[in-house]
Amino acid sequence: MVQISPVRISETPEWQALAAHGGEMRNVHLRDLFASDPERGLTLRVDGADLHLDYSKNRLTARTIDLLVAVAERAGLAQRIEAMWSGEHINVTEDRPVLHIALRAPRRASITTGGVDVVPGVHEVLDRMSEFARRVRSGEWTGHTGKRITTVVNIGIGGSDLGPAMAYEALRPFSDRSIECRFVSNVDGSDIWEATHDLDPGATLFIVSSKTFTTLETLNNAKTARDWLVSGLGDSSAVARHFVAVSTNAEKVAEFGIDTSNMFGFWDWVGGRYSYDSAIGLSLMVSVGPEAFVDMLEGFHSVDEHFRSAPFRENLPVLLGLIGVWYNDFFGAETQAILPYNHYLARFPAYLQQLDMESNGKSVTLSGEPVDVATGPVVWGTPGTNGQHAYYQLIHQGTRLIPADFIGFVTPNHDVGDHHDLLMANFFAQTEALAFGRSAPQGQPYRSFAGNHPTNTILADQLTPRILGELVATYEHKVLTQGVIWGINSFDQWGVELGKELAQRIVPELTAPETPALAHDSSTNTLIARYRAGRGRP
Ligand code: G6Q
Repeated sequence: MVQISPVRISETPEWQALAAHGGEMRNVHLRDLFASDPERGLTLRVDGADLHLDYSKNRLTARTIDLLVAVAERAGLAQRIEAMWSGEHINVTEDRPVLHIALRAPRRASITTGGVDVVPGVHEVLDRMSEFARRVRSGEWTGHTGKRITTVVNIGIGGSDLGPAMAYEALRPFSDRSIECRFVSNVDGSDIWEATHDLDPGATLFIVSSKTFTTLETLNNAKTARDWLVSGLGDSSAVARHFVAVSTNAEKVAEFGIDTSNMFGFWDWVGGRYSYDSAIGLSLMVSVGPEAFVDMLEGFHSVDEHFRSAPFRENLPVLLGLIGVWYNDFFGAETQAILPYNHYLARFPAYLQQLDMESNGKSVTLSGEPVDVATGPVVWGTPGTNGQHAYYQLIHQGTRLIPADFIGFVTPNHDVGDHHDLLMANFFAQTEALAFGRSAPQGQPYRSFAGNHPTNTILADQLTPRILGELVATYEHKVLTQGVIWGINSFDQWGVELGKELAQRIVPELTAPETPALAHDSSTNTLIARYRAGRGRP
């Protein structure tokens, strides 16, 4: 058994050496770093699986990497990686193993927890998903009235929505365009209304995705969808052909009225935000087909292997994590921009926002003490060229330090005219301008670009299912790397639980026919009363 013995990282000589080095590096400009080492663009780069990372346009030297690696070693990163792979309960507050890496393990692999090999169960579900996806795609699975399914609506929220919604967009070039997927997450009735109002119920399949099957938003949307379907088809037995579930909770799925033979399971060792490569990706599999889904899993797995085996200095997710810690803790950076130069990755930053912020937005250590270092940054971004005409201004000329990851591809998904060369010219030009800046013409200080803005460049051949899997696994392991260094649990989400609990308490106060006795603070009481009055309630 590998033991988790978190160290208070700020008290270690390794961290203190890094802090001292941070002081020395604070005023060093990227121009000087490139001038003193013109070859740094050839050395500060690494390949992991099929991804290439150039990290030379960062405010660091080889010595910085040495010091960061020493911190990772001191924090016990290697031991934690092995503890994860050995099925130990590294999610200590929920007393669970963390095994999303098993979701993409090949059939021949063996990953055990509590003496049980979880890989056969993973492949059993994948096989059932593949068979189901094949039947929907071929038209063999029909709706209640015998029609082919032409729209799949995934109902889920958070980890049961963002992953499949992001990946569906990302892999549009690989999708069957005769089946559209829609994603409903918000409890705002407008979401389900917009998703269903123009659909033919006879040709619509709902996938209700909820790990717990107790989430208020999802269950309400699913109930509304069921009413819409039954009233559209005039027969409650239609539910069997139009609803399937993805969940760990068979009892609640049956209670809702979905036949559990149409339920696809997963396990409590998969966190919601780490789950879209499980059955939570069923809508994606219907869209792109089982073969492309498996290619994606192979991409995830190749980065898993790289992360587990490559020395930290040559380990792409580890390096991304360490560079993030460098700015977060020693340069006061509060945010991390994710800037994909690919139209299909429009939702990738929002996906990473949950992955990173829900995992590392923590202020208590694994030993239950308050943290004394800055933890997870604010993660944000949109596709790069659109950003250039919007918020890049602040990155170039504002007063904040905003480390940014630029993600681009050599081969376009659609080679239209000279669009791709133009896109990639912008991609390369921006990181160059951010690093080196430009001096202002005499008397025009507003045209001065100070430069020294750090960026990572991630370059891959083409956005394919495999490469998408590699990108997601890279960021999953980046997040783990940082969580281990900060000594926090990246796998719980008590902040989300709070929201679920509080809303339940206020619902009856909004809907009670008589004036309720409100015992909140004066602000909340007044707002609730005003809302009730507006809705015509006493
Ligand atoms: C993810 C979180 C959270 C979760 C949603 C939906 O890591 O736990 O975003 O995915 O709250 O939960 P259910 O899948 O249980 O409905």
